[in-house]
Amino acid sequence: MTDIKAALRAQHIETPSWAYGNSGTRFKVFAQKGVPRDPYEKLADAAQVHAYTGIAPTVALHIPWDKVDDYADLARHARELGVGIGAINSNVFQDDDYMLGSVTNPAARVRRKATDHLLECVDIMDATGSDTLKLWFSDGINYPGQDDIRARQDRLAESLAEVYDRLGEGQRFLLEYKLFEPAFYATDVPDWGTAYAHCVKLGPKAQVVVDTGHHAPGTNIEFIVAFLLREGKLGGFDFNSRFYADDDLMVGAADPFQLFRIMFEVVRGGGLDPEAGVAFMLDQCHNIEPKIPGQIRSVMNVQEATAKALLVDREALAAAQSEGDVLGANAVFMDAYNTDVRPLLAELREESGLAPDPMTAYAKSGYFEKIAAERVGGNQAGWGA
Ligand code: RM4
Ligand code: MN
Repeated sequence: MTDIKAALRAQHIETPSWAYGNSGTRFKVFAQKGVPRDPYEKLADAAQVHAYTGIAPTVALHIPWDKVDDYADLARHARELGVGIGAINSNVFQDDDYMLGSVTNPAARVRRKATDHLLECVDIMDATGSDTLKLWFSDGINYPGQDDIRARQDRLAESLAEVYDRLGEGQRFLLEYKLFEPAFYATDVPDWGTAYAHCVKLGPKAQVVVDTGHHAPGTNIEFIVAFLLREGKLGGFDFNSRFYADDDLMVGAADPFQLFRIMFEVVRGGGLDPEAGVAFMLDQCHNIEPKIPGQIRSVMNVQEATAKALLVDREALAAAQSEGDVLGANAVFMDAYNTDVRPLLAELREESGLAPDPMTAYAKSGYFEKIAAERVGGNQAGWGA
């Protein structure tokens, strides 16, 4: 139990700045009260999530949504709030120029502009002290014959190589994949295999990030996790959950059992060790639920799945597996999943001087009432879809 608690204390979950702003579907963005008007206020909200959970000490930024004049000052502000800057997320999907792609665009001028943006993100890493760049490309084509699939891979490789060479000591990039949307016929980085192949070619500073919402229904995500970890290529997660496509719902809401299976492979592969460098990030858009408690709930869901994964009796499991005891092995696995870990996590929080239930503690704190009253006027942050 001491080992389990130590592992849980060492786990860090990163929240995304965009989860604190308004977001919605392509049909409607429902504005909420108290939503941040700038990156400084987003960080203040993220600091609340850390204050009540104790395990969310970093915040991912998204450029240009979090563009500021002075990034060092933003990082200082974060530190004063007790949090740090996590991954820098690039955005080459919201400019008119990118209609036919960003780094894979047939036009050299557009490719240059996209790559320059990625390089600018590395500058922001330098200024904020962030060690991780996250790359997601909406690039792809809608119709057979629209562009040369193979040439697009060449253009992608060329841009990635330029960004890779710009990375400094201790910096890395994570390449994200997604099977479809916004491109509907062929996406340029549609799956982990494509991302993995590019990363392997580039070297150790390039790793794959698994966004749990970016797979076809029925995909065995834990297999991908096991494989990438074994190869030293699992850079991290963008956690969220989905019922249909890229729903960006709260992680563990749709399928807590899947989250447990993923976390078991993480534990099994040594991915919880800080040296493994696996970033546990959330990538969610709370479009009907309140933002800060939505993030707190998500952090707790990951923590619960992690605790259950740590509870798997690995010795008993290995014994059953080596004896070919199918039902016995499955029972060991399910015993851990069916354990109520909430008392253990409440105890862990109390040991660290936190309230046992972050959800009620936040609700009682009056923070929401305060921001709802204070944040009037100005433009609420949103992801601008
Ligand atoms: C993309 C992808 C990226 C995230 C944006 C907001 O679908 O998941 O990780 O930065 O959305
Ligand atoms: Mn993502």
